[in-house]
Amino acid sequence: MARYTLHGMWPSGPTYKVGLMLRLTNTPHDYEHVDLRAGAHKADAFLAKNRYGQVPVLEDHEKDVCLSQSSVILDYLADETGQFAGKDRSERLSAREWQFWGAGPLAVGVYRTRALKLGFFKFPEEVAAANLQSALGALKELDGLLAGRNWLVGGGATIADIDIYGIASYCSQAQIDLQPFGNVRKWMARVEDLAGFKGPQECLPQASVKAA
Ligand SMILES: N[C@@H](CCC(=O)N[C@@H](CS)C(=O)NCC(=O)O)C(=O)O
Repeated sequence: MARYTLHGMWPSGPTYKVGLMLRLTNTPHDYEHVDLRAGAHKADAFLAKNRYGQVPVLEDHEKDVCLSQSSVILDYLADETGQFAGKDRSERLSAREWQFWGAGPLAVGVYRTRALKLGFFKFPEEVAAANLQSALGALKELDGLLAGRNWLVGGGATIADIDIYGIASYCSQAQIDLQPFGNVRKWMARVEDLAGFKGPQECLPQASVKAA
């Protein structure tokens, strides 16, 4: 058994963030597919791992740690792998600020608009419009804050970039045009150039897989 097990579902954006972090840090892990359609995430065995009944969940068998919430999992893996952690406490806290920011209008807007376009959810028209406005407003803010910067925090990639990329990368499935957001597009290309990078469609297996 590998040290880590990631429990998730391949179309899940939050699971993708963790899958991407594991790949970029070249961290061996087992992958457990959670069948959300069959309600596996609300079964007692899964609720014992995550009280919220959601994916992703990361288990660290070596340290007997079991975590939910994608941003917290990235934070944990930054410490355990020593990668994408920021160079000091101040950078780490800035990365955490970005992660909390990402969980707001960006995630709500992009993930919900994507869910609507892919037919996962239905929303009343005015709610769909508000979701799209959330996404566009957050992308505009992100674009402005990226002006003159290569990375969100400091001089290199951190968990902030992985986290926010794991949301922004679903804009294409959400049919949100990134053309007006040139700084966002250039920053996304930088993330895509990182060694080991895989996009949302190719990162996560569609079934459970043991580490090689
Ligand atoms: N804030 C959580 C969100 C996780 C989340 O929304 N997971 C979805 C799949 S993308 C889920 O498990 N949904 C099932 C449910 O909420 O019942 C994170 O970042 O990990």
